Amino acid sequence: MAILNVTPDSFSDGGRFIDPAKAAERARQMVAEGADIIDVGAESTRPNAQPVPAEEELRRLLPVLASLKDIGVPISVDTQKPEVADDCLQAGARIINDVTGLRHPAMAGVIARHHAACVIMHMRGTPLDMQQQTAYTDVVAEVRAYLAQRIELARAAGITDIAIDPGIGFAKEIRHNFEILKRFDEFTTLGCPVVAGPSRKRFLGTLADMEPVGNRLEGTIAAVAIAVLNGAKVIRVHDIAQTRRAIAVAEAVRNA
Ligand code: HH2
Repeated sequence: MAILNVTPDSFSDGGRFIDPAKAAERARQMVAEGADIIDVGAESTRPNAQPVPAEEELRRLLPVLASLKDIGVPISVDTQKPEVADDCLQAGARIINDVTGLRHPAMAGVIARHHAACVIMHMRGTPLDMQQQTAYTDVVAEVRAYLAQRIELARAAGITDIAIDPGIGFAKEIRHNFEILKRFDEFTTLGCPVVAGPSRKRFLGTLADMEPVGNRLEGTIAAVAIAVLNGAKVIRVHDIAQTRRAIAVAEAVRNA
């Protein structure tokens, strides 16, 4: 799952693809490098990111979706707003990637009505306050229980194509992210494909020489390999060709 942020403020690629033509070109390049899904986002969710109104999100997303109609892989939209999801699914998107895990009461119904797929991610609070909500007794068990309950909600609304994501970097202490990677297989027993999104994230920056964000490719790849070995089925990243090669090795080991 290739990340395409059409935002001015995303933590690693903000401002690079805000022009729809540049965004479409980047999407095509990522497909050529082996991306199976393009995940387009128009609202940054990095810690302390400011919320974006629905009209502005749509103003950023719809021209990109229009120019990706023939791209040949499913388009996912990273949004937590049902009105944005509705218009984007109408415009050809097939997946809604909701970092709030279908928190808005209308979201599941919109996805079901379009017969679309969803990614349910775990977080607490909002990007403005999530890093003050990081107390867990057992992070993996608590995130897993939350995801189990959200899968039930999605199914009850009529969504059949569901993936789950423990939300690396969202309302987590640094050490929680490492524990999630180590125990990633525990999420796979929920019966849905599990997504891992470690790409270039801050938890890597605490280790050897991985500050600034441009120094995190190798660390991302190590995290991806561990996630795949531990059962991750979808990997959300910025760097496609390099990640593809790493996934191939991790999959070969997993299947050996
Ligand atoms: N991470 C980010 C955004 N959306 N969705 C899922 N399912 N899983 C993730 O881990 C995830 C996500 C944050 O990363 P990014 O899109 O690179 O940055 P920003 O939120 O600043 O645009």
